[in-house]
Amino acid sequence: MRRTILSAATLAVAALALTQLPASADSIGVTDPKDLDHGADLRSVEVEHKRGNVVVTTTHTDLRPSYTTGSSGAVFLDTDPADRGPEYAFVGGYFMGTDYQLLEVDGFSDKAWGEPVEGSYRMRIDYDTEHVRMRISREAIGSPDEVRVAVRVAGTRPNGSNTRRDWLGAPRSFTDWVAQ
Ligand SMILES: [Ca+2]
Ligand SMILES: [Ca+2]
Repeated sequence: MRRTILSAATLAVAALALTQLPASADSIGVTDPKDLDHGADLRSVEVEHKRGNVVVTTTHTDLRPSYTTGSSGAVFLDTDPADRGPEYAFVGGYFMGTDYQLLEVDGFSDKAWGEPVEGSYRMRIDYDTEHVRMRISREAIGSPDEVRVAVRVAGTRPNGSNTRRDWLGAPRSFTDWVAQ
């Protein structure tokens, strides 16, 4: 009887240890300081490279439905290490009634934004948890072996007079690669 109890306890400890392991190779989390006073300050980014999808979840401070935030974001996806810079950008508005799109890009310049990608992708905003979750079918972005992201959030006042940007870390810097 006593042995059985010990065995169960050992199992429980083993299960606990498993859940406390650091993030596995197929996901990564990066934090960013509170440094944007207008719009939805970017605070952290999580990239999960799953079997069928790449899921990017950003966490914000002051993520609100009101258009007065003027908040928007762009997640640049680097899927090809041999070609400098990002190959795709997931761009979207972060306030109520805005839309989103996954575009082919060649580098970071807004002028290099190309055609919308045909394929499955979706963005969802949760104002209660201040999360923006982007799910992108791996197939839609060429089924890459690994992916990394650069994230830029912007807040613009309604009259357009003052746009402020908040990058994840240094401007145009990528996270580490995340393998599938
Ligand atoms: Ca920030
Ligand atoms: Ca690239």
